[in-house]
Amino acid sequence: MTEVVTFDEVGPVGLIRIHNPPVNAISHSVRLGLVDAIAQAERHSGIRALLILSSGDLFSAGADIAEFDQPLGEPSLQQVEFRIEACPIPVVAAIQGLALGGGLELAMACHYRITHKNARLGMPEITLGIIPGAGGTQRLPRLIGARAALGMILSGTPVSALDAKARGLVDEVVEDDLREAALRFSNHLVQEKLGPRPTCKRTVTGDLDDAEIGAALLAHARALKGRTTQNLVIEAIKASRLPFSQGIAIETTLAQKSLVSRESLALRHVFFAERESAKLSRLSSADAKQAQPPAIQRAAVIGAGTMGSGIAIALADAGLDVLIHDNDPAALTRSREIVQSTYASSVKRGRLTQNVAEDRIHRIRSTEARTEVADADLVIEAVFENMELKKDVLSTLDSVLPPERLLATNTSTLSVTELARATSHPERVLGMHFFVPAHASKLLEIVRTDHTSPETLSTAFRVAKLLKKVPVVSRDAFGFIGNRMMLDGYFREAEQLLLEGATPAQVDAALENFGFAMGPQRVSDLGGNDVGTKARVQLFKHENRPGPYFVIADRLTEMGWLGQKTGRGFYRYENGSREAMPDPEVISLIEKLASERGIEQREINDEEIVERCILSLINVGAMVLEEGIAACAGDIDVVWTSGYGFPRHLGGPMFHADTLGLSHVLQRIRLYHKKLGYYWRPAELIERLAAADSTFEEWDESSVSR
Ligand code: 3H9
Repeated sequence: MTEVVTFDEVGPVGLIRIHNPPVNAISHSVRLGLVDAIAQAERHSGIRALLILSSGDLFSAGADIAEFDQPLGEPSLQQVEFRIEACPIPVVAAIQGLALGGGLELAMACHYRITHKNARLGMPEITLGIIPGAGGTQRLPRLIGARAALGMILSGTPVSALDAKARGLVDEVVEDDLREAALRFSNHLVQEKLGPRPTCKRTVTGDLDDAEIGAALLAHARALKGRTTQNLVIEAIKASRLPFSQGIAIETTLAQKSLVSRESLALRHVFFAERESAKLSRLSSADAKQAQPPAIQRAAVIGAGTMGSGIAIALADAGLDVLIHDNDPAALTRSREIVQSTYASSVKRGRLTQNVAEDRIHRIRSTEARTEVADADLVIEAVFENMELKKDVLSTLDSVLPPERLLATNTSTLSVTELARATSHPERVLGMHFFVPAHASKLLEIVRTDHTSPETLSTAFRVAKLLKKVPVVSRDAFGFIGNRMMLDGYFREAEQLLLEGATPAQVDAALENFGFAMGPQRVSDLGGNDVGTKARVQLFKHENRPGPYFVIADRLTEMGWLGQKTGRGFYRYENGSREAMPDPEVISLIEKLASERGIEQREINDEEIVERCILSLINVGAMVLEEGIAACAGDIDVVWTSGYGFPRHLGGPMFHADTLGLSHVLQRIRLYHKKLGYYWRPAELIERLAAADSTFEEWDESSVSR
């Protein structure tokens, strides 16, 4: 038997334990171990029930995703499940922590299920672009009904143990020691002579008509936009009405189809890229060895604006005590209102209980005295994007904080190297670029300078983990990773298309159809056109850009057409409404700006809009890579899928470039370079990779040895 699965006898109960850290993935060795353990149990006539449980915090995160690209090693998970289901003695699964995907499928093939009260059970396969392929689409409907099964698989979100019990997915929920309770449960089966209860023998309850399917798709429309896996899920669940063996055969074919789909390759790429970006050791092994991050219990935020308040909420959500400092008492009052209303809305939406919300509100204190922050384990400066103001704040903080404490500056545009010069300890300074809303957004761009120490970087990673954010490290440079690509690539090209004759509504619709959550002009109106204009003024202090460069957005700012907040921007908005209505005056303004620059306007089709915006994003992304601003292409994909709304199912811009083929990408970039000039000069990295018939993925793999 393999060591990842052990077998013990506890009276008449055979105890099979999975031990495959960190997440008890059901790898090939686990499958072999399970089959061996069952065979061993069957050889013992004294064993009258089997109990399957796991070591560690969770039952199982499912099939081993890292094995998906390899040939399947037998026994398959499905074969293991058939073996369990056909056992002549009852088999019980004892679930703690999480039972996800193949983990839950394994448990559903057991005859009984007992869970700890804190456990959660789910089918997240759809988030990886695959369908549950080890009986999930056939056994789940037999346990909870076809409609509930469809909802659970389409949502991908785990349900609580109590919810699972109410739905009929588990038999018992316990609050105390799970192993002891599961042994009692198994002994009870033996005493009462309660035998096997194969799920496959049950019939599916509830109908699944078109109206119900439509309602389920609508409920998850946002997450499933542009996706196709849901169609395979529906087909598989419909097949659960057939005899089990036929349904399983259909599921297997559909699962195989999903596994080799582009969608699945892209989503699995992002899954692993997010985990890679969170590994400090990848950046430098020396960093990881030296770094001994101190405990973080108290945090301070300087600046009580929208961003500062959002960061304070994120810190309180992570269980830290937070002090917000601002010189302006009115700003502190406004910040308290933001905190109160954010938590009130979480309670209203059922995300938090009133008690938890109150506890978090009480964790956030405010002060007008800057020196009070001296006790904080971590300080994040979040005052306005102004170099002199930020330098002044950092310099004072530097004098009151012990030298080993991290000093983070929340900036999206300013040179962190320059800011750190205001301190006598530049090694403890780094940038933490939060995204709006800071408490809910997933991405944290961490900006390191040449002086940032390994300890400082390590603490920042720890903070990201505490805040449950995906960290991506950027070198300190114009716009870091995300904004550089947005400004020099994506948004700039979108404006260029407007000057050439496309309308804001057309550009936005084309990119939203491509899969972006929101088109560039609607994003500008939401964030405020003035915000972009001010950011570019700051950026231009370090590096300039030839025009036309955001002439439309800057003109709108000059006119006070700042977007949603003023009711006019690229669009018109009525009485505080968020509905963007085309504005003929903006079209005339764009025509005027184009003619002043000698740009002849023409009809532009949606294909050209998407191609130019995406290729320019890819091209600048390659420059960001070759300049060493991003450590790898995967990091860029994480930044764009988790911070800028790039469709996750396309894997991020660099993965998408590989999908298009770099020779094709280069050929199109060269064509646009001839027509449109400077901003389309091809990145050398693309030229090199295309010449070698290589990909960004291969470049990332080889970067381990660079
Ligand atoms: C499935 O089951 C298919 C079946 O229906 C059909 C089969 C035929 N496999 O996220 P973390 C690794 S599909 C392999 O940082 P956390 C992860 O890469 C599966 N590896 O920790 C990382 O490795 P490393 C359906 C996995 O505490 C380490 O574990 N299941 C798997 O923040 C720690 O992960 C899912 O979609 C896996 N299944 O979160 C669940 N899972 O240290 C996917 C994790 O080398 N997993 N790893 O970078 C998760 O959602 C989270 O990892 C989990 C833990 C919530 C479990």
